[in-house]
Amino acid sequence: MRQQGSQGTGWKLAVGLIVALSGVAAGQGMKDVEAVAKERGLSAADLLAAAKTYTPSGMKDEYVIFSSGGHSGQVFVIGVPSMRLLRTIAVFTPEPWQGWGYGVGNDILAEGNVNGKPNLWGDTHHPAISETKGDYDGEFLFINDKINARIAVIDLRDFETKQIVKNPLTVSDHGGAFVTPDTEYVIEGAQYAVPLGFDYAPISEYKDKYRGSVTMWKFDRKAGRIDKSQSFALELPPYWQDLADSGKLASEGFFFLNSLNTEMATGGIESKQPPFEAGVSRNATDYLHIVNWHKAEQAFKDGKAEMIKGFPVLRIQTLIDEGILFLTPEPRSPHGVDVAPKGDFIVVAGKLDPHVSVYSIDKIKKAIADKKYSGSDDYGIPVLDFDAVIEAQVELGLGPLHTQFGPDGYAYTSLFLDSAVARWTLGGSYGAGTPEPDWTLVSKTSVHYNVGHIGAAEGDTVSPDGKYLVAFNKWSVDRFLHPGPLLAQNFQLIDISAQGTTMPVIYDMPIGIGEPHYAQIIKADKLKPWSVYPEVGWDPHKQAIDPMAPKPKQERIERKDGLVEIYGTAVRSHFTPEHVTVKQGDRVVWRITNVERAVDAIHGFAIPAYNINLSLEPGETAKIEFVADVPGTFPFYCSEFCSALHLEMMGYLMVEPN
Ligand code: RUQ
Ligand code: CUA
Repeated sequence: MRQQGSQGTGWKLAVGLIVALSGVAAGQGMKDVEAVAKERGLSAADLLAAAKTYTPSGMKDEYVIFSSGGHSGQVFVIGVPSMRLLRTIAVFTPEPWQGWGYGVGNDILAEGNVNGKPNLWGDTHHPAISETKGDYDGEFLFINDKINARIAVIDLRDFETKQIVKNPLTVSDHGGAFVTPDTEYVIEGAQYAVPLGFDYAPISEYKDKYRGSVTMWKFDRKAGRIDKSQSFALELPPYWQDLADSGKLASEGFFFLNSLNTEMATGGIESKQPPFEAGVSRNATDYLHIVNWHKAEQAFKDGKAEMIKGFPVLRIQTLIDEGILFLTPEPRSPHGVDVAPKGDFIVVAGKLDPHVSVYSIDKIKKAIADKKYSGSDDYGIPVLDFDAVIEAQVELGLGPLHTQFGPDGYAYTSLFLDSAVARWTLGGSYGAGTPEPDWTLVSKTSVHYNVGHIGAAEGDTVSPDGKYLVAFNKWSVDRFLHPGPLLAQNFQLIDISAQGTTMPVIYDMPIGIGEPHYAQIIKADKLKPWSVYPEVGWDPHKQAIDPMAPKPKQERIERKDGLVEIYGTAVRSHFTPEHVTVKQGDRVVWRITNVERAVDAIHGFAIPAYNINLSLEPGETAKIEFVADVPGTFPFYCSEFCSALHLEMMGYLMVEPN
C-alpha cells in the first residue's frame, strides 16, 4: 500500500540535490546517502520529503499547529514542518507535569463543573486563535469541549488556560470555538438538542420542549477573559446545529451554522421510529443557519432577551421579528461550513453529497432584502430560496467534510470516504489566481485514512499562507507499528506550495493521545510567548505580581489557630524552608516562588501522599492549600531535573499525629 516515488534517475537527482544542499562532510558524501537510502528502501520522493521536513537540532519551525487534543481534553502544540510535539497545553484534564489539577489550576478546572459535578476530561474539537481584522494575532486561543459544552480561554503569553466557562443552557456543543473577526465574541453552537438548561423532559415532547442554541461569549481582551455579564445566547430549533464559521470582510456581521436532523428524529426501538442513523438523514436537505450577529447584539442591548437559567436568551420569535435569523437549504447531513478569505463565499460540505455547495453573501443579503423566501420552517423562520443564494456546486468526491483556503484562489476539502484531500478552484474574484477554470476539481492527494479536518497555514483567515496543509486522519491502519489494538491517529503533512496537481504527502506524525479534530496553523513569528515570567513573584492566573508572593530572605512559617502558612522559595538547588512540621489536622497554606531568572530553570514541587505536584516556571509563584490529615514523614522534592544537585533539592514535611 505504500506509495513509492519513481526510482532511477529521479532518485539519483534527489540524492545529488540533498547532498549539494546539505554540504555533507567529506567522506560522508553522495555515496553514503545513496547507500543509506538503498538500505532503507527510500525513494527519490522520500528523500525530497525528508529534505523538506528534516529539522536539525537548533533549527526552528516556521509554523505552529494548535491542535485539539480530542479526548485528552488538552491542546497540542506542534512545529511545522518538523511535526515535532512542542507542548501539551493542559485544559480540561489534570496534567501532572504542569501541576494542572495537582496544586495549580484546580480552581479553573472547578469552573468547568457541570451542575456542581467535576468533569475531569474534555472532548476538545475546535481551537480558535484570536483574530484582529480576521487575521490570527497570536494573543489568545479558545477551545470547546463537546461533551459538556464548555469553552476554555488560553493566554498565549504563557500557553496556560486562564478560564473555563460552562454553558448554562446546553450540555453538548460542536459549533465552537469560532471567533468574530476582531474577537469581540467567541461563538459556541450547541449540538444535540436538549430542553434549554438541560432539565428533564420526555423525548416525546421533543418538538415543543427541546431546543438548539448558539451562545455569543463576549471576550474582554484586556482582562483576557470571557465576560459572562455581556454574553448572551440565541434559541434555535431542535435541529442538531453542527459546525459554525464567522463571516469576515464581505460577510462581516454574520455567522453561519450548519445543522443536521432537521427531521427532528428522536431515535428508534421502543418508539418504533427509525434509529437516529436513518431518521436523521431522511430529508434531502437540511438548513444552513444565517445569523446577523450585529442585529442580535443590538437586540440583546435593547433588552429583548429573556432570562433562562440566569442567562439572557433571544427567543426564536425575537430572532424572526428582528431579522436576525434566516435558513436556507443545504445538501443533507452537512458537516463543515467555511468562509472564503474575502468573506464573499460560504462553502458547505455535505457528507452524503459529493459536492461542495458555495453560497454567495451578496446573494444572501439581496435575498434577505427582497424577502426571497421559499417558505418557512416549523418554527416560522424564513427559508431563503436556495437558487437565489447559491453561487456554485463543485463535485469533489465522496464524503466532503471541511474546507480550507490557499493564498492563490485554491480551496482544499477533506474527503472522508475517499480518504483524500481535494484541491479545487474558487471562482469570482479569486479566478485569476489559478491557471485552471473556476469552480473545478484540480487534483486529489490520497491520505491514510479517513481524514476529518484539514488545516492549511493560516488557511481560515483573510490572508492564507498556503505552503503547508495537514490532514488530520482518523485511522492509521497500517502506517505504524501496532501498540495493541488501539491505534494512533495520523497527522499527514502535505506540501501545497506548487500550483496544479502536485501535492505530495511529506510527513506522517502519529498521535497516540486522543482523537484530534480541528487545528489551526499560525506563522511562528506571530507568537510572542514569554521565556520567563516578567518578574519574580508572578501569578500566572492573574497575569500580575502577587503581593503575597514569598521573596528570598523573607522565607518563614507562620502559625495561628490550626493554620500554618508557609512562605517558601525554590532556586537551584534548594528549597527554603527545608523542614516544615505541622500538627495533624492543621490547615496548610503553602506559598512558593521560583526565584530563577534563567530560561528553562524550572523547579517542581511534589509532596507525597497529598497528591501535590507543581511546575514552577522562572519567576512563577503558586499557592497550595490542604489539610494535613495524614500523619507521617513526607520527603518533598523538586520533580524537575534542574541541576547537578537536583536530587538534593528536597525537604521534609513532618505531620505530628494528634
Ligand atoms: S468535526 S466530529 Cu470538527 Cu468534523 Cu467534530
Ligand atoms: Cu529544582 Cu530539581
